Amino acid sequence: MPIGMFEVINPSNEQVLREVAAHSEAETFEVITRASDAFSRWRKVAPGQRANLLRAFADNVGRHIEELALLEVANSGHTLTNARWEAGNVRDVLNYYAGSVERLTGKQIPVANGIDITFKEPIGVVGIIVPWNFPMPIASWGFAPALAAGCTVVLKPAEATPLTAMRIAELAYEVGIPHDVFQVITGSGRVVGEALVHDDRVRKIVFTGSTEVGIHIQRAAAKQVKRVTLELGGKSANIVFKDADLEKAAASAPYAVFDNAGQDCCARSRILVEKSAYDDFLNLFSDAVKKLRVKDPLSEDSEMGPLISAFHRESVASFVDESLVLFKGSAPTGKGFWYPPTVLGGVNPGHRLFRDEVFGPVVTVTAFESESEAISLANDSDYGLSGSIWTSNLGKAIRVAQGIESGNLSVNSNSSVRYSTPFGGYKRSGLGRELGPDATDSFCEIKNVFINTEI
Ligand code: TAP
Repeated sequence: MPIGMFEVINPSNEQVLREVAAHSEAETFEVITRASDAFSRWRKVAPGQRANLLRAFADNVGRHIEELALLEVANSGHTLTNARWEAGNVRDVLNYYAGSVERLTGKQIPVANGIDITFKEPIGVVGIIVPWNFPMPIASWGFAPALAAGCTVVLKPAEATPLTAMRIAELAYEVGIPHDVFQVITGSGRVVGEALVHDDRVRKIVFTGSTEVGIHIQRAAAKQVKRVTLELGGKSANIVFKDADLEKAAASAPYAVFDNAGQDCCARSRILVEKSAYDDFLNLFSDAVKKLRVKDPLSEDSEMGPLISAFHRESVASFVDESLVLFKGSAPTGKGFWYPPTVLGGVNPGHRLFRDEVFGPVVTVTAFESESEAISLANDSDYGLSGSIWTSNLGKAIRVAQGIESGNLSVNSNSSVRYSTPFGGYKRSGLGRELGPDATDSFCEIKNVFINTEI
């Protein structure tokens, strides 16, 4: 029996959408038992058949993009445009990893007195713990390659945003993915999440969320030498050199940090601008921020919705020192957890605004004098997830990209995520990589077998 129910709230208007079960430790144990039992069957499903099941799952998600998007708008306050992209990303990620099932090849390695071959074997039950900021894509970056590798999955969505994960599981069952192969269990991190982390039968945890909880999970997992992939916080830099196309850099900078109301681990929340271009950039950036359409996320033209909760809005507001505010954008008043895009200047690198992840629509703008100062300011962070470099000098772009300690950089662009390229962080931004051609490998053990041919 669930230990209770929790309310799922629409952050745009504070209305209760639905009540969802808060599952217990004992129920989590049962779910893991079913996943363990199913593992021996799922890993033996012929590769072509497993691939076809994942393709059918992808197609079914594709047929429900609008439904999933509307669910996410209601549950997470994401704009309709973003939510459609997110549901489409789940479809694409499933399709991409469906293609890896029949390519999970080992090696034949030359050795003396025999032959040596390696096998890639699925590691077992995988627990995927998802945050509230991108419920659909982040879940699929774990479950698609895990299922492709032959692992079974127990997925725990965040308490605040469980609805799309629950619906996606139904879409999987409709096309024949067995229930016990892919289970979604709702409940809190302290109960369901902890139970997944501490159960020996769960052989890997894929966690996305705060660095604090990530460290806690890594420590607990170490006791069982359980595998972990961690996608944690970020405090990424958007570096604008004076030789950049300033208009393009400034016009796109709001989307690099205010997309998803800044609740994005890749948010470029520190803009670093070469001193001689600082004033021009700021004027252009100010115009762009004021034009940002912060409104009902259900509107087709909305560009930014609310924050996830009242509690989170308080946390975001606690960072903002009004004396440092350069300018703000607009936000609706009344019901909903709205917060305006906020731009601050004169922020010292020692200030928590420069160092800590705000996870809201708040950005600092800082001037730098030289290429080396830009690199050292960008690296002056415990995090290293993403970042942008705006310049028309290709050599400089490459030098700076090589100098920055970060897993995902873009030049003259702010995009961080493509399902076909690896994603993950340096330093306290995480451990391991998701997405890209090798993600399925991280759900496999390598087994080496030597066969003596001299006997
Ligand atoms: P977390 O507390 O880290 O939650 C992320 C997920 O972990 C949720 O599903 C949560 O469950 C679960 N969880 C919490 N405690 C756990 C535990 N002891 N064992 C196992 N699982 C546990 O993040 P949050 O509260 O959502 O956000 C707090 C801050 O984290 C944000 O302000 C932001 O800085 C950062 N954050 C970063 C990211 C990314 S993508 N890097 C994403 C979200 C948040 P419940 O929430 O259901 O209890």
